Amino acid sequence: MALDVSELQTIEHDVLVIGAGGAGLRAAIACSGQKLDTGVISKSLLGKAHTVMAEGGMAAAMGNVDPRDNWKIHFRDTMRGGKFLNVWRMAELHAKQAPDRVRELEDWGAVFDRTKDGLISQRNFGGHRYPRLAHVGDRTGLELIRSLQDHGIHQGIDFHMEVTALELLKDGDRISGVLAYRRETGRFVVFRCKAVILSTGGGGKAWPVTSNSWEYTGDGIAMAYDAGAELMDLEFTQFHPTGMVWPLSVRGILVTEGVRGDGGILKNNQGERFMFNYISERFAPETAATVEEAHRWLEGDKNARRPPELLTRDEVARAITAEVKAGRGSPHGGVFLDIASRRPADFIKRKLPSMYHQFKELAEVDITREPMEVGPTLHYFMGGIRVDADSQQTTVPGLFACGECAAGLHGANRLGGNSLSDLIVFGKLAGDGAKAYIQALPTTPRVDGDQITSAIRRATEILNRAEGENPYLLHARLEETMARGVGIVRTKNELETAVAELEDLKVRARTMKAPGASQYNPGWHEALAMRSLLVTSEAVTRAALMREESRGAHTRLDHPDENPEGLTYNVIVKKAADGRMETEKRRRPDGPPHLVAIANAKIEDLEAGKLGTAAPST
Ligand code: MEZ
Repeated sequence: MALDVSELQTIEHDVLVIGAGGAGLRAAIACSGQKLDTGVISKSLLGKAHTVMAEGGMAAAMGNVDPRDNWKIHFRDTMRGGKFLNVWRMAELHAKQAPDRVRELEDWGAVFDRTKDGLISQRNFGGHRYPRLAHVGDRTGLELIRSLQDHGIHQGIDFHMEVTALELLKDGDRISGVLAYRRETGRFVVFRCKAVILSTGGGGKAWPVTSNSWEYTGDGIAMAYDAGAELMDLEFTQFHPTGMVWPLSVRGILVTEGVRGDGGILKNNQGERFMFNYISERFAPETAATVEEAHRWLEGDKNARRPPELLTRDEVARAITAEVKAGRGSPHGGVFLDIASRRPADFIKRKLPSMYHQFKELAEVDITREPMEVGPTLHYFMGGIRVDADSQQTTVPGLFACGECAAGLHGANRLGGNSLSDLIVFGKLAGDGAKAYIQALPTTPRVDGDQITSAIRRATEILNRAEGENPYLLHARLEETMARGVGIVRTKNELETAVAELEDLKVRARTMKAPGASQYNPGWHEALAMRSLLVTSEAVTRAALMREESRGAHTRLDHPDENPEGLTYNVIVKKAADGRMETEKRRRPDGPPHLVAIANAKIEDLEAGKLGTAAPST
């Protein structure tokens, strides 16, 4: 029977934002604040986003706790943490604009912890030279979402909850809308718009142990890829060093880096503070060499260097993995994280209230008295959709991306706390970029009925075939493949096996079957999400195979060192004309000399303003 697309519900906006985490909300506020009719669709209920998993804070060089901090030192830390693969301009924009974005949040009602002088308080985090993370206890992401939601709703943004985007619609090369469906009723909805902003996060649900919740299936990355956009840096997947390992039902849930930032230490089953054995050459000059020095740092001695627990996440996650592999792990396959012996109970309850409750309720552990058991958990994609640094436009006209689904800011490894500041800096820039694009559009793009019909057929054939593959079983198989072949450490053989398994899963996924009708059908939702998970996982795996070196979060046991050639390219993934996935090493532009000088400068010179004034100017 022919489909009559004119019967479908059609909703018009100037801009449609897909995803209601911090980046999407900030982008929507930028659009509606500039008089664009703005809609936001969210797969889940408003307020439920991976943003809330950034618990410990947002990084911004405000210098409230240590006045030596400035944007140049934040920029330098970000580049060093990203192993210099970051997009220079994005790291510059981020470091310069983050403080204003944080202050603006405060104006919109965010209630930050304060210093004794009444300023926004800032805490230490891995890879950040100074206390830099503006925070609200260990619930910073939640407060960010709450403040943005409140502001956005009052600004008149239209929210469409429990609506999942399926495909991007195009008029020629340009974006013209989105086909989506309502999860509750299964009904399709056509959104007509002049620009789309993707802010859909990463695809952590391809791994069995992850801090990501069910929504994070790489939808935006897969939709952009299908629409012809280029992807970049997907080989860099971040394993946060500290997730819960026990009980099994909550394995992977995040244990904020704020625990280590506030003094927590890591120990193996011999009681040894093992991180001192894993200080790499790059970070040795700024890391405490002895327990005594680390102790002096905790006591506030400004001449003492930072403890090795505050090395970057890639380094700490690898160290924990090595300890467990060497048989020095905790009973449930992690290591011990101890704050109880370092800080008084009232401090822990005040600064880390969620951690206190999380362990008390889920693991029956009182963290003010006992150590926690923790281990790495897949937390974040550094790579994603390739965007222009200033406008956040992808390689498809009218398609913008910001936040975790966009690539560039973090290079090979993200510093903790740089994600919340990423969301608010680049969310705003994406909104501004969409406004400029729409202003220059000669005509309103048209939506194409045939494209909608074939997208609906692709979605409904999962319901309509008599029998086929079970999407839940395919998802479980995908998780096994990614855990075995594309984990913290990788080899050519394992990656090749993973590619072969993914090819097999792709074939099987073509005949997925979800029994029942389209209303309230979780099996159907799962099958639709599997399509995105497979595209994203394949892109990660193929990119990881192509990068034959170890850099940041990408560790190849068969290529254990950084290779200078690795700095000269990014791995780009795109869809070839015949539908195959294509990977390419694309030459990176050289860094602008003024930024290269800052990234390589001595800290003392930056503190003393020797490389020019540290005042930000865009
Ligand atoms: O940026 C993050 O991922 C973050 C702040 C996480 C955390 O440990 O709290």
